[in-house]
Amino acid sequence: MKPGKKIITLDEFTIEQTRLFSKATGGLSTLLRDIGLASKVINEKVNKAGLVDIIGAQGTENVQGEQQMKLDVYADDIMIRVLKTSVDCAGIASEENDDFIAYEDEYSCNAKYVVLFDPLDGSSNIDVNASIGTIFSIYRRVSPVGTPVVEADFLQSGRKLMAAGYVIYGSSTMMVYGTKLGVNGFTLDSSIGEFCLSHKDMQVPKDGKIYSVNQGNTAKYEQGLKDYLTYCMEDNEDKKALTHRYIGSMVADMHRTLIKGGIFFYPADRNNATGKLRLQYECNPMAFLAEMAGGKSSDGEKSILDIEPTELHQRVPVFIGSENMMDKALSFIS
Ligand code: AHM
Ligand code: MG
Repeated sequence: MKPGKKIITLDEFTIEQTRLFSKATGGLSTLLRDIGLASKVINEKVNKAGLVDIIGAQGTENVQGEQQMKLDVYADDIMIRVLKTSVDCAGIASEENDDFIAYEDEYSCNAKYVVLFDPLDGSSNIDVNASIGTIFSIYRRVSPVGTPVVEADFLQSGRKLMAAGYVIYGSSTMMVYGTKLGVNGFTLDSSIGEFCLSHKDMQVPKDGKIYSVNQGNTAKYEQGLKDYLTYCMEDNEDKKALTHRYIGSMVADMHRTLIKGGIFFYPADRNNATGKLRLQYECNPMAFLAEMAGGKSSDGEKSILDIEPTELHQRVPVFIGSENMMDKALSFIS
């Protein structure tokens, strides 16, 4: 930050944005503050993962039949507890829980918003110290205020998102969140314990040089996708061979894609007709951020944001990234 430049905290920024809307009650900024608080607690634990004996499979399986790491469970618990005490959250749904949770106290029943989250995405990277993150989405509930939330509150398409974002626990800890007003990034200054505006009005570059996919799955892809990968790897009349980068942690791969441009995809393959990543916890929030920052998203046919969810843990094929790279990829696969 340049000397003399005013530090803008996450709180100050969201309150300022609220003022732009005469009807806004400030509920969204309260929720972002609460998510920020939960993520600071998670961040502390993530930073200590190598020091304390907390990493490793806990032995339980989540709804998708995957092993949960202890830190996932911890992060899930923190998010659930912090949002339960938030006056603006009526209920949550988490990638780690089979069903949504309705907070049934009087304050929560009167709240307008529900929050969906993946408490610690990319958790297989914990024990190798690679970046991981918390992904979140905020919707306005469709059930009547004053009653407990219902499943339909959580099965809304990405187009209906009020806000979405992620916190990346990386070489520095950052929160990136977007609304229809745009996407902004805040870096955690641990000396003051505040997320400070560091990446104002983020825009996905129209073009990029990086493709990001688990290329080890190529043999299982359909022919159009194989052809696209060949296109990526070769010099052509319009470009040099692209660079391949894949961390295997969606938050980290998407963070790079948002900043540097590129394309991230997790397609369907022979064994997984709907791909691997979850619509409501991973694909929608990331697609929303990319689209609000000028990028594109698709499931191969339409924008991720136009998919009407039918179940909480639904998986979809996903392509997200720079506009021109997306157009090129879709020309191979559609
Ligand atoms: P998780 O929610 O169990 O952590 O799995 C999601 C992660 C994403 O972060 C990442 O993009 C993907 O799984 C990597 O999968 P793969 O190892 O099959 O490439
Ligand atoms: Mg995940």
